Amino acid sequence: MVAWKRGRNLIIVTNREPYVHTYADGDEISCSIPTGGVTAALDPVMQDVGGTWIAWGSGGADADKVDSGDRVGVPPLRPKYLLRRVWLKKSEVRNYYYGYSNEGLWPLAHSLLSKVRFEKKQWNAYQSVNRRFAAAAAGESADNDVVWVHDYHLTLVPGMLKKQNPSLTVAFFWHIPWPQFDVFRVCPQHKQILAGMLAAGLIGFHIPRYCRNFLECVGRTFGEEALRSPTMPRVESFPVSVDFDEIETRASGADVAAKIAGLRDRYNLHGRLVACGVDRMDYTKGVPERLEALEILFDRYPRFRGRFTLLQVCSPSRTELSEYRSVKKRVRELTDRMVGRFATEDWTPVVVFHRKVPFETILALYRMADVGIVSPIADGMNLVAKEFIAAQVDERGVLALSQFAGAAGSIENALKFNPFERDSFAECVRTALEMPKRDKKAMIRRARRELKKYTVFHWVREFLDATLEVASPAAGGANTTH
Ligand code: GDG
Repeated sequence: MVAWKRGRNLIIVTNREPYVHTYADGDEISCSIPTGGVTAALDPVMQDVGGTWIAWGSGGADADKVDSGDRVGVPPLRPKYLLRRVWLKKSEVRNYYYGYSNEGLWPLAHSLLSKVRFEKKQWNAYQSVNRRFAAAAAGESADNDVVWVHDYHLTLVPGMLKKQNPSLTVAFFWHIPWPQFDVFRVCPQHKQILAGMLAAGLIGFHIPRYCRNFLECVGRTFGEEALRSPTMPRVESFPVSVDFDEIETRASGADVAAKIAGLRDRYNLHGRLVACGVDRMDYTKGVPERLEALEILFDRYPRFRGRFTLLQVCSPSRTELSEYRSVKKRVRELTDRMVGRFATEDWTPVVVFHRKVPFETILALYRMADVGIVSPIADGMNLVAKEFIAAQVDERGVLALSQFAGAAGSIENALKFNPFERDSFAECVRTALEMPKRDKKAMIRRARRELKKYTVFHWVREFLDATLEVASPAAGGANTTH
């Protein structure tokens, strides 16, 4: 599946682990696979290539499943590669993960400066956790191995790792937007962050704009000549995607059809129009904006009252942070207001699920929806947009997509809108709801054809191919295996 040079190991480093062990009932240990397209895409690659995956052991039973080297073979039933767990203290989770990463870098990368907070003690924790990940990666790798580091939690790892073993090939992928320099320089440690990343041989972003912003930050921080230095890494865009076939197959399944019937019964949706939304409860995802737009729709076009319902999943995320609690509160207020204003005895304008739901339910929502609404105010890519397209096995739903999702650049066949302008957002949803059946069919069919050409496996393959191109020649030569 992935061309890989023999004689080198592949080591992946992420904050989140691909398998989590927890205590189920009493002493019983169960293993779960966290949701999220990226872990789901990297896992088959690791199963194919072998190697080691380094991640934070966040599960309650994780420590009881590892050997003396903190490693466990995964997948549990037929181990194919090693998961090396890194342990974090409670205070480190607070300061490195919730603090520096999610109160500092996350809102900064999404250019939401009013939410950005940096604290010295968080930076200290960030550095020491990055050091621990780097030490683990150095310990797990041999000369000339390839280490693929992911995301904003681990920007210092490439620099630390190359210092320990210069023969390693280090590649880095940044999953969220990269802001302009005027925004990025708000980070007090922006120089150190850039320097850490620049030690990689390859740096990937989702879209060319993030690459340009990153290069602008490098030029303005270290001088334009830094961009021409022989040590400057290759910087390139690799738009992440989804496992099209898997989603299509699962969405076609009988259990998804049964879920659809169940949802239509439960919320009295037979013969009614449905919109769906699936998001982590994050202020970047534009859920309050979505509810406000729909309120305008119901105000302006009373013909939709009693005829159209939004089913919205808001899965809990980073609930320790006050910004996340307040966006959830805002969503509840707006939902109550809409229900209070418009609901009738047998119909409600909106249902919000404030919990994590099984993926089968998400597929049911995608498949039953006349319109899928994806309205982030900023988003690196947004996998929900692509999952929605892949799940349209009946070719009937239309995607209404914010122009500020990275996905907007690669999905031509969607209705695009600006979520900051609520009334035109509302108009976009109206257009989607009233589009003739055959136009919708033609549009989603084209979107599906496009998406099928570039799946998450293309993404992995292109990134790893580019990584091997920047790698120094290794003992073991250019043999490839498929
Ligand atoms: C970051 C970037 C970029 C959501 N709720 C439930 C659930 N989900 C799944 C969705 C989808 C995933 O979570 C969310 O993916 P996104 O891409 O929308 O968003 P982030 O988590 O913010 O990811 C983003 C991504 O990295 C990859 O590079 O696209 O821009 O922000 O797969 O289906 N899954 C289940 N239950 C839920 O309640 N099972």
